[in-house]
Amino acid sequence: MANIKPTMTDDDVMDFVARGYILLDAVVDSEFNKLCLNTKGGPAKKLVGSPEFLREVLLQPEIGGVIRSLLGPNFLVPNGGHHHLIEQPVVGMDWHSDGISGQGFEINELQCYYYPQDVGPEDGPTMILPGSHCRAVNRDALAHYGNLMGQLPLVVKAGTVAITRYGIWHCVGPKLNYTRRSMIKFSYFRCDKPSRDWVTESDSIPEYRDRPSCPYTSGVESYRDLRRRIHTWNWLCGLTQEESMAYDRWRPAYETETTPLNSITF
Ligand SMILES: O=C(O)CCC(=O)C(=O)O
Ligand SMILES: [Fe+2]
Repeated sequence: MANIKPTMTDDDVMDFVARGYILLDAVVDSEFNKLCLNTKGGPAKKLVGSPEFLREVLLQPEIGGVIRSLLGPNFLVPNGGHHHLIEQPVVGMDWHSDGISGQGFEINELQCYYYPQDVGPEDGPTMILPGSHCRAVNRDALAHYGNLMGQLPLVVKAGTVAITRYGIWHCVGPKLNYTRRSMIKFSYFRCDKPSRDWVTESDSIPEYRDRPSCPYTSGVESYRDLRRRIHTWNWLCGLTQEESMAYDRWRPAYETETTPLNSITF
């Protein structure tokens, strides 16, 4: 089995839990980026499934290190992906999420966007909304949203990879030119139960340290985000739902302690 070393610390993981993405700047070799640019748009099984792509991108140490940190030692490596190629000017794309966002707080899939060329502000950058990955939303409504406070255009250098929590809100921003813009998308999946086996300094699990709330959240949504972050963190650290509830400072254990029905006799 390929031995991929984790690279993230507790703080890195806490950041990812809150933001729902991590950007690795220009981590793919420039010669390999050039090679990927010749691929035609659409399904990219041949390219993503090739041994070269495995070595240069999928298990490249910085990319693999993040995936290994978040998904454990034996994650599922993609054999295929999709090449989102845009050659014409476009107004953009509606905001959407690819997955079933707003449900659960587990991290079982990481979706990656790889850019084999520089993407400038006028090249139709992917836009993401940091922190949106857990928010339940009606997709029909979402598709009508325009510019959102806190949105982040992925204006990037060639070889950059964004690793996102599946479900993050995203779209394509306006493209004002005829330059080819490539984004190759692929996903990794979890096999192992989570167990806080990234880079740690001690065995004791720290409590989740609050991250700033998103600029677009009101008090009540910030509260919900924070509660979800705490549960995601606890889950990633291998705590059971019961243990996580016991840690939850907003719902004291005396309110949530329970007994399974099948252990009760009366
Ligand atoms: O090409 C991009 O930047 C994003 C495309 C996308 O989100 C999609 O096709 O689902
Ligand atoms: Fe999408």
